[in-house]
Amino acid sequence: MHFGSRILDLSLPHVMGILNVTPDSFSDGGELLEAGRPILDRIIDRAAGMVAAGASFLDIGGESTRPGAPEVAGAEELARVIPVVSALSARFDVVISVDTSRPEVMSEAVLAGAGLINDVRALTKPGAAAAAAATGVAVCLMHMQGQPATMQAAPQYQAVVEEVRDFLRARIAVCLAAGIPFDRLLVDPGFGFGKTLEHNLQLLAGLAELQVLDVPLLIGLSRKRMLGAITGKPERERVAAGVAAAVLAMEYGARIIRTHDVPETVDAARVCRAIMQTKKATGRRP
Ligand code: 8Y7
Repeated sequence: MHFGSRILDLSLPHVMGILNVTPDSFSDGGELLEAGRPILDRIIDRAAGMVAAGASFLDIGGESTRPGAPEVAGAEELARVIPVVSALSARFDVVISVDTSRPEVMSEAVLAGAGLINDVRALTKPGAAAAAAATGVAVCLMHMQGQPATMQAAPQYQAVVEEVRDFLRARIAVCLAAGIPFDRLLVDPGFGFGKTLEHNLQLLAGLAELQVLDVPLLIGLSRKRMLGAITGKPERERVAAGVAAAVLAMEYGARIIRTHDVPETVDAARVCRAIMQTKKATGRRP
C-alpha cells in the first residue's frame, strides 16, 4: 500500500508507535511539550527508539481525544504537530502518520512529509474529505460515537459490530465520492471512543467481520481503559494485556497495531508474521 512516497506490504502486520505532542494525553501526555512547543530533541530520541525497535509508522498527534479533553485551537495544533512531522520524516525511513481531524493540519502535515492521515472523526469535519483527497496520501477512518468531551457518558448501540461496520462502509463511500482512491483507505473500529467495556469486547470478538469492507484494519488498544477493566491494573502495567489484545486483533485480521509499547508489540507482530507465513507456505487455512 502507498503512504505518500513510501510503500508497505500490508499482507503482514505492522506496528505504529504513538507520539502525543499534547499537554494532557492519556498515558504519555505532557512529556514532549514545553511552554506549548514540541521538545524536538526528546521527540527525536523517542522516535529513534521506536524505529530501532521495528515500528513501521509513527503517529503524531497534537489534539488530545481522551474522554473530556478540551478542544485545542487550530493554530496551536499546527504549532505542535508540523515541526515534529518535518523533523521525523526527514530523519526516519518510516511512514509518518498525522493524528488530526482538521483540514489545514492534514494539508500542512503532508507538505511536511506525512504519508498517512489518521482521523478519529473519519473526515467528518467540513472540508476534511476534500483536503485529504487533495493530499493524495492514505487515510485511516476511525469510528467514534459522539464527541470526545461527552462520548463516554452513555454510549448506546443495538448491535455494535454491525453499526460500526455500516458507519465505516458509509465513510468509505464518502471518501470515494470525494476522490480518495479505495486503495488509499484504512479503517479502525475506534476502541474506547463512545463504547462501554461490553461494546469494546464485542468489537474485538467480532473484529474479523470488518474484513468484509476489504480495506486494511488498524486498531489501537494499547493501555486503554478496557484493558484496565479486564486486568484491574493501572495504565503503565497494561503492556502484557495490550500485547495479548494485539495478538488477537492480528489473528482476526488487523494489519496495523497502534501502540505506546513498540518493542513488545513488534515482538508479538514478528511471531504472528512467522506463523502467518508458515500457514501460507504449508497451505494451512489462513
Ligand atoms: C486511537 C487513535 C487514539 C485508536 C486510531 C489513545 C488518535 C487514545 N486512539 N487513532 N487515536 N485508533 N486510529 O489511547 O484506537 O491512544 S487516542
